[in-house]
Amino acid sequence: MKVLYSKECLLHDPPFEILSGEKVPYFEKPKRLTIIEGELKSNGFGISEEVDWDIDLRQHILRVHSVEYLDYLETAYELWVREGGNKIAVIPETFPHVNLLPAPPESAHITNPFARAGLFCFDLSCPITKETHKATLASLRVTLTAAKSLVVGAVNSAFALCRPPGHHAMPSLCGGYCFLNNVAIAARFIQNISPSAIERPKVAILDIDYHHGNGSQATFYDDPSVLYVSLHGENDYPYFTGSASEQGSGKGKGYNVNFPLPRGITGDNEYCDTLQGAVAIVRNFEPSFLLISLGVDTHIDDPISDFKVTTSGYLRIGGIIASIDRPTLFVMEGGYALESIGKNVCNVLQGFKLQVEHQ
Ligand code: OKP
Ligand code: ZN
Repeated sequence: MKVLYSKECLLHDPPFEILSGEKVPYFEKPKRLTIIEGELKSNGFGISEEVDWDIDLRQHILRVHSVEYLDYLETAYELWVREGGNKIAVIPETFPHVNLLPAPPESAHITNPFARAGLFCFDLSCPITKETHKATLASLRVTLTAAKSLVVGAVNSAFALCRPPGHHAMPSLCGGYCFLNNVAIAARFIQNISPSAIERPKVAILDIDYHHGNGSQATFYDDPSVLYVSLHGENDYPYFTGSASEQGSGKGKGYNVNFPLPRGITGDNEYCDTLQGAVAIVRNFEPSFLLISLGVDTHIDDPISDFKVTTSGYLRIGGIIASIDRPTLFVMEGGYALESIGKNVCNVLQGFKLQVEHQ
């Protein structure tokens, strides 16, 4: 298991977010990563900070995100401050709701930085600070470096220890602490750098974060070459996506699978039973590569989520994932219980390793 990490991921550090109408300290903190790093180190995992500077991020980002959105991420902070916005961060105040407009906005014509803050974002959890984009690019570079080592066959499994996370990020929207969709970009990256002998290798994304990965789902909704399977809290954030009836469209019909699970009562047994079913679907797809959106916000102590998975439950979860038996890239997503986040992530990877050695 190769673990990739970059200190630049710590640069994104907004002081607050608005949660349930309250101004609270930002949950998606840099400390999440340093705690996990420490726990992995004390459990014998080697951690590499050798990111691959040869990867041209822009080219790979643009396979998933629009050029207008990438331009927004690059310039938002500077233009916002220039127009008198608060120096701490860009935070939207108005959204172009579908019912507010006679027609969808032409993003290119909207130049007011305050308007753009709402145009390219769907909630209040993505403040853009001066350093946000630098950290976002580092997070993606960590992910793609790890993906590359899988594709070239240097390793059979890797973990991208990175933040900000990605699975909520849409082609032209940030939201849910996410700016660039690391896993989605990695899927396209893998398909494009794989040796041409295998035409467009099939990639499966298994999303075990507590929240539904609306951005990953949207990116591949009509694409049968990328299977998206998610287990998540039913009717919880991001609220408008994640039902079992969302199964893909056109050629992608059947290649999007959602498992919403009940809030408040889903513990180790219920979770692992459903995960076994999800894994059967992934195996049946026969992907060349497996990407795991690894969130540990399913933990019983998570402050913003509502499942009851225990720290030892993550050992089982890692073992079940290993039974898919494909080259596997874990990419860090959520998890906000700081006291247990290190052990929880470590247990997924150790449960995975133990099962791999066993089979
Ligand atoms: C990001 B990831 C709802 C709070 C919503 C944003 C949560 C983003 C989660 N109670 N705030 O999927 O862990
Ligand atoms: Zn989450």
